[in-house]
Formats: sequence, C-alpha cells, structure tokens
Amino acid sequence: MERIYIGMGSNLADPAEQLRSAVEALAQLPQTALVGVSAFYQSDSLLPGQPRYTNAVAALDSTLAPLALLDALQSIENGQGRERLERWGPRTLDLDILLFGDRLIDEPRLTVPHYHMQERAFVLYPMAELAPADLCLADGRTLAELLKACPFVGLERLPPT
Ligand code: A4P
Ligand code: MG
Repeated sequence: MERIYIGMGSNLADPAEQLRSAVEALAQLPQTALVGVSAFYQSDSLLPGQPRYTNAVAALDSTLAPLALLDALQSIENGQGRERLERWGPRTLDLDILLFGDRLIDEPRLTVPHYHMQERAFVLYPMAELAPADLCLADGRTLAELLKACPFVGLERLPPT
C-alpha cells in the first residue's frame, strides 16, 4: 500500500463539476482507497489566452502499480471528454500523478515526482491540506520549505459547495 497524491486540473466545461466527477471516479478505482480531497483553487493559466483553471489535489492509498494507475487516470480523463489536440492545450480534465510513495520514476510514459510541482502554487497549497509538512520531495526539500519559497499569489481558494 502506498500513499499517492494526484493533481487535478480543469479549465473547460464547468471545471468544478469536472473535478467533482473525477473525485467520484477516483473513489471507484480498484485496489485503491480515496483518503482525502483538498479544497478547490482557481488561478490563471500558466499559458496566456486560456480560461482560468480550477485545481485540487486528492490523496489515495493503493496497491496498483504506477503504470496501471496511469492507465486508469487516462481512461478517467478520456471518459470526461478530454481531447488531446495540443500539448498544454485547454482541457476538461488533467490528472497528474504528483507523488507515488517515495518512488522516483523516470520512464517514457511516467515521471514521478511530477515535473515542476515543486514550484506550482496550485499544486503545493492544495497538497498541504492533505500531506504532512515534513513530507520530503525528491530534491530533499520538505513540503513546508517548498511552500515558503512559493508565495500564495494569484490563487483563490473556493468555498466548499
Ligand atoms: N506523464 C509523465 N509523467 C506523468 C505523471 N506524473 N502523471 C505523461 C501523469 N502523466 C504523466 O500528459 C502528457 C503525458 O505525460 C501523458 O501521456 C503521460 O504519459 P497530458 O496530460 O496528456 O498532457 P498535458 O497535461 O498537456 O501536459 P502536462 O505536462 O501534464 O501539462 P501540465 O504541466 O499539467 O500543464 N495553469 C493552472 N493555473 N493550472 C493548471 O493545472 N496546467 C497546465 C498544463 C498549464 N497551466 C496550468 C495548469
Ligand atoms: Mg497532464
């Protein structure tokens, strides 16, 4: 059993509803328990000219293998109408494996920890609602240290609905 953190993002077709559906789908995964879900946060897209994103983080306990989990996440994305027209394009649902236990994975289809998560406020702040502050990321820095280096700027925490 390993603790896994999933980053969720949407900027099309009612993003908050997309995230709620994604949470329901995560709760149905085989060999997996949904441990927690952060609040939802809105922020501008990293790429200009795209609608604002809604992001959240979910924590899972699972005995799935990493690539089996990735397959399952991609079928959830596809089930919610994700169309891969261009990399970094707007999307109904993006599910990223942020951390998978303490594993370092560097395979063609899967890099864990997820690249750039260390500096993305829309990943770190929701994750901090679920993860211990002394959680160590791959580069040896703790979540608390990463948060200190990543100002809460441009992020809007949505009230629970
Ligand atoms: N892949 C490799 N590692 C992983 C992993 N740890 N988790 C591969 C999931 N997938 C992983 O992903 C492309 C390929 O990455 C997959 O086929 C998988 O094998 P994708 O989801 O099809 O493409 P993408 O989402 O366009 O690319 P990527 O790199 O995930 O984009 P990002 O970095 O997620 O950027 N602004 C705000 N405010 N909030 C956002 O969520 N997101 C993006 C997209 C841009 N700006 C944003 C946000
Ligand atoms: Mg992605």
